[in-house]
Amino acid sequence: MNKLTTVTAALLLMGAPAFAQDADGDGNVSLEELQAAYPEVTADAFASMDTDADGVLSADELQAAIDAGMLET
Ligand SMILES: [Ca+2]
Ligand SMILES: [Ca+2]
Repeated sequence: MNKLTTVTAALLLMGAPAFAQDADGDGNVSLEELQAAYPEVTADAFASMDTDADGVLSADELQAAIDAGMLET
């Protein structure tokens, strides 16, 4: 196992959040969490990113919003 693999494994074992916007590390980004990173995001914009309408953004939904240019990165 090389050093980079060791570091990556350590991060996974620590349960690091999958993405920075997920402040509480539950694997989804709520409107509040998204607004902490992107204060300009409105509830309407959030709803349009939440494609399965479960009230939170999954990593895939967040990435899709970024890819669509809906969030400045
Ligand atoms: Ca969260
Ligand atoms: Ca969702």
